[in-house]
Amino acid sequence: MKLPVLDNDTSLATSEGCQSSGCGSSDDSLTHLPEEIRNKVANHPCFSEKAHHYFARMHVAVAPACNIQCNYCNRKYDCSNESRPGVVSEVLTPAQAVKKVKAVAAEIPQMSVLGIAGPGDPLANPQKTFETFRRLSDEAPDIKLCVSTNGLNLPASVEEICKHNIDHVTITINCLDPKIGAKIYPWIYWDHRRIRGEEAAAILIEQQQKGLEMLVERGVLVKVNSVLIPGVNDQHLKEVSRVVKEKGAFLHNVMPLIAEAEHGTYYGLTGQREPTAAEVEEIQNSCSGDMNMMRHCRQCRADAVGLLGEDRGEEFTLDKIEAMEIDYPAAMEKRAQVHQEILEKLDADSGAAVQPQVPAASRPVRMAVATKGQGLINQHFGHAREFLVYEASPEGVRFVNHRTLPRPYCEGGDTCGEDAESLMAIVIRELQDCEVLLASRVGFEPWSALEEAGIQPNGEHALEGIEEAILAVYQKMQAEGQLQAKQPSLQTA
Ligand code: CLF
Ligand code: SF4
Repeated sequence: MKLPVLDNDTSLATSEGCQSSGCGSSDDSLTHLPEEIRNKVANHPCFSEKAHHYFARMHVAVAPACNIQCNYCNRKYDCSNESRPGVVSEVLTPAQAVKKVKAVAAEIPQMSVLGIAGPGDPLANPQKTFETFRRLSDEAPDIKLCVSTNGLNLPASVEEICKHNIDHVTITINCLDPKIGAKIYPWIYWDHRRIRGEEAAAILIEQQQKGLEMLVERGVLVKVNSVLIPGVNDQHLKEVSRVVKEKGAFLHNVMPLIAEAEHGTYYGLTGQREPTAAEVEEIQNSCSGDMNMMRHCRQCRADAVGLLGEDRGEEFTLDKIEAMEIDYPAAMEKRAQVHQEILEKLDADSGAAVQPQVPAASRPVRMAVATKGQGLINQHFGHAREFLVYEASPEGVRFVNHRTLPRPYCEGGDTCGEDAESLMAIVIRELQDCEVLLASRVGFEPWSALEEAGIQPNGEHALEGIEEAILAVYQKMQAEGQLQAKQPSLQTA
């Protein structure tokens, strides 16, 4: 669908997707929080790393217009503040969006959160965004509501946000300094005119900070997304983290810039480089002293459906949902039961010991995991589209990040085995800092290739909990004398 484009000084810009948002956290850092806040994040897959193994989110693409231009965005696609650039979502009316949400809620009872994250900026489309939220809070009150914005219209929207019980807001804040901002945002549309350069960046920054303060004052949980742009804001993000934490943001999500030339963005076309995985991790680590960091963001599309990392949107196209009969009261009952079971499991697991019995000087070890969710090692190596990477150390097991493949090693049928060598090379490059790969099964050929690359495949822990399995492997390595020498755990990807 072609949408109007913000190309003159008299109208709002529109896009088919926003590229400035994304979110998540390490749950170990949540235990100190008041119960009320813990309850708010316990079933939010982005605000809680643990929850993302069980609870799903969905987005509805009701907001095509945007009021700023980011250099990492091409308006033909979804807003890169929340989505992977290069993705186009089908724009829905509020009525279509509500029908879709109810259909997904009935079919995927573990879906707990509905977010509006594009394809443009939700708050640059206030009527469509708030009409969708209003109808959902009436018709599907068991679903958590979430919105992601570039922040320009945030102060003016805070009252409306609170009116609709939107508990979670994401603001993309890439900088606090207008000089840096002018390198990221060529213009904004503000007060009926287009403003450029540092003046534009200064207004945007002021609105973002004011919006953050207003939301925190009203008890709304705020996550801040920042796009890491090497040479532009990389050295500045620690300061961003410090300031937004000071103002009460709950979580900071540093996401890598995606700037491929074929997406047609300014950065893509001018050769701005993307950060490496190691650079993203380094910045996340340097910010984490100041606040909770999200490390499990998947830069979802503006119409994403399912667990983070999976996209079940094809099951819920407009023609399919039109044909569905939805008994929402029955769906709500089922959902309440499923959510309760998951929360009880999470609660029980939070008491489980994760401290390995190894000497304090043991070196850390990174392990990759193939999982389809539920916190289990339950995916065949060949079917994995991504691997979760964890680090075991004498302090315990911590989630590091995820590594994505262009496609699974084996999709079955005729394509299985196609490009096997080049895919294996990608797997080995992506997992070069890992010493072990845990999957429910690993085929003979990939097994040999992984072993040869120094990554030990392991299928002995199929259907076990991820952290327990990692702990068991780590302790076995210790028993076999493999953990003595300290060595650097992270290499440049
Ligand atoms: Fe969507 Fe964002 Fe709400 Fe999550 S996504 S609006 S907070 S429900 Fe989550 Fe997706 Fe990352 Fe966003 S993984 S891009 S952080
Ligand atoms: Fe694109 Fe930025 Fe607008 Fe999102 S906020 S749609 S990334 S210009």
